[in-house]
Amino acid sequence: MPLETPARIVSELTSRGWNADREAVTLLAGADDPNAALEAVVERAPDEALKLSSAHVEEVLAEFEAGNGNAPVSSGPDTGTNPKNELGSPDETKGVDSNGVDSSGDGAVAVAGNDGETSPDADGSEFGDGVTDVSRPDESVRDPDFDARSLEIEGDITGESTGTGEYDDFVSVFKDRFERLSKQLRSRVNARPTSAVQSMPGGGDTAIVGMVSDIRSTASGHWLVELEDTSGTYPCLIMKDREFADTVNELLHDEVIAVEGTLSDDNDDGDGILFVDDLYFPDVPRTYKPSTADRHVQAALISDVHVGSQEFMADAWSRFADWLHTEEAERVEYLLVAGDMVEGVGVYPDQDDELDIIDIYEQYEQFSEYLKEVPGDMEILMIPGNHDAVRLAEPQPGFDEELRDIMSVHDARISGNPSTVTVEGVDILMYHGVSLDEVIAELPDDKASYDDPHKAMYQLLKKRHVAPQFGGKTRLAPEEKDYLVMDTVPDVFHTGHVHKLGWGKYHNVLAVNSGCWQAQTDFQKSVNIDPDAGYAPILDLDTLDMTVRQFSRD
Ligand code: D5M
Ligand code: FE
Ligand code: ZN
Repeated sequence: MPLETPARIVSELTSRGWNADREAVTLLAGADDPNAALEAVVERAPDEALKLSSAHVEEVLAEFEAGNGNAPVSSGPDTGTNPKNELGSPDETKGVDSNGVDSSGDGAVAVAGNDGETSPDADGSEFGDGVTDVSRPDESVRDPDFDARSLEIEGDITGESTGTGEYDDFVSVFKDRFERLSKQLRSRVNARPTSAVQSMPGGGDTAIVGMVSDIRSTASGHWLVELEDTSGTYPCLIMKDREFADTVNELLHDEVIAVEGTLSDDNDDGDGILFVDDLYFPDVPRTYKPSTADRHVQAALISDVHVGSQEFMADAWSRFADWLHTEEAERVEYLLVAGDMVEGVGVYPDQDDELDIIDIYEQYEQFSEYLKEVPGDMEILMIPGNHDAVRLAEPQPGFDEELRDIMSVHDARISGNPSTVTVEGVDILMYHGVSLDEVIAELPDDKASYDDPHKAMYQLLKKRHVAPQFGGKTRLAPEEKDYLVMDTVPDVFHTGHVHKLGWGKYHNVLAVNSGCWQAQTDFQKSVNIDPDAGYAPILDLDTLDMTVRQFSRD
């Protein structure tokens, strides 16, 4: 391979997935043996390097001159992989794990912007060709330890639905929500039922646990929050100058909170209020200690595949599936899909114009074909989303028999939305995420936004409910019990739906919103939604560290 010109060097480097400084290229071109120099530089470039610099080349050339440059140490990644394809590779190396992602922080591992970070190469290729050429299933390097695996599902509505849609069912689901969430709060406050509070003498202290039934600002700028329990309602006043007054901005209708305070002097007259001194959410304890797996094993957390849409990114998907067959992905033994497997039909107005496959069953057949590309030894779990062919109201049951048959590839497991899946001891709460739209619409930007979807997830963790507010975008199916309450704290919370990538830790719980495999639709363009498409967050189940890999070329 003659490598006499800089152009050749650039093309050789890009074909291996590397980007290089102009100076580095000039140095390589001027080397006595450019070919060997390039080999050595590529071999020795540090995992976390985003670009080959002149310093990398100089180091190698100096060794060549010293006469020991012909035996490059093989410490780098194999040529089938490309470390710079990973999101979040920080410029410096401090705390960088072997995957090139800073995992030393608080878990909000430096993904710092899902767009600019990965700086497309000159040729637009962000994923090295090495990755697309990897071995296919029959030559797979994978050799999993099946005995070490475990995957159990809890909180699955599938087959358990009792709701008839009657008014009584709504009463029971809200009653159940209130009972279970108030239990979480009662250990922290000495609450009385609102009916008992009503007959207390004025001026005394008390606490109330209730569901937020109304939030109003008063003429003087204070907040009046009405709390409802099973015995009635009671108005609670949050003064604007209290340090927690801002917390009112975080409140959603129908969530359950506790307040402590002092009753107004006129309480005996029957129209008293509670002056709030403290406000509590069910929340996750700050000291929560998540469980981890006993061995090094990983899960790919993805969602919103949207097969059937003209915007489905088939190439990115295939690169992802191919990568799963490589040595680097050997430990990725689980694939967890958080809904919107297909684009569906009739989900949004004018959706037909953007459909590639118009028949919903054909969409699932096609999805199933794509699923076949991933290694057959992987454990797969899928829950439905709002584009899937199951009832829209939450909790959504898992796919029916007909669809299960179509998607039976690799014996994928199917569960409802939401579900908690315990993978080798790690509790992962999977929820598609429709309520995130609502949380983002209702709360201030710094608490929840499309750019930081994980922060909206923090709010759900704090409220210990995946869809607190009823009646807006989130449809609730009335059931005997509320499947959407988080009775126990998950170790990992995995959602999708908003098509944005974001993750971080809230009180040690890892919240991950996993992006999508659908490029921007016309609708999304019209409302300025810029999706993060073609990324796969890879979770280390033994440490709960995350690495995000990009398979799209944008
Ligand atoms: O939704 C992907 C994201 O885009 C989610 O935040 C809702 C929003 N979205 C997409 N299409 C529409 C329409 N037509 N109306 C309102 N909101 C929309 P997904 O459900 O995965 O398509
Ligand atoms: Fe979606
Ligand atoms: Zn969705």
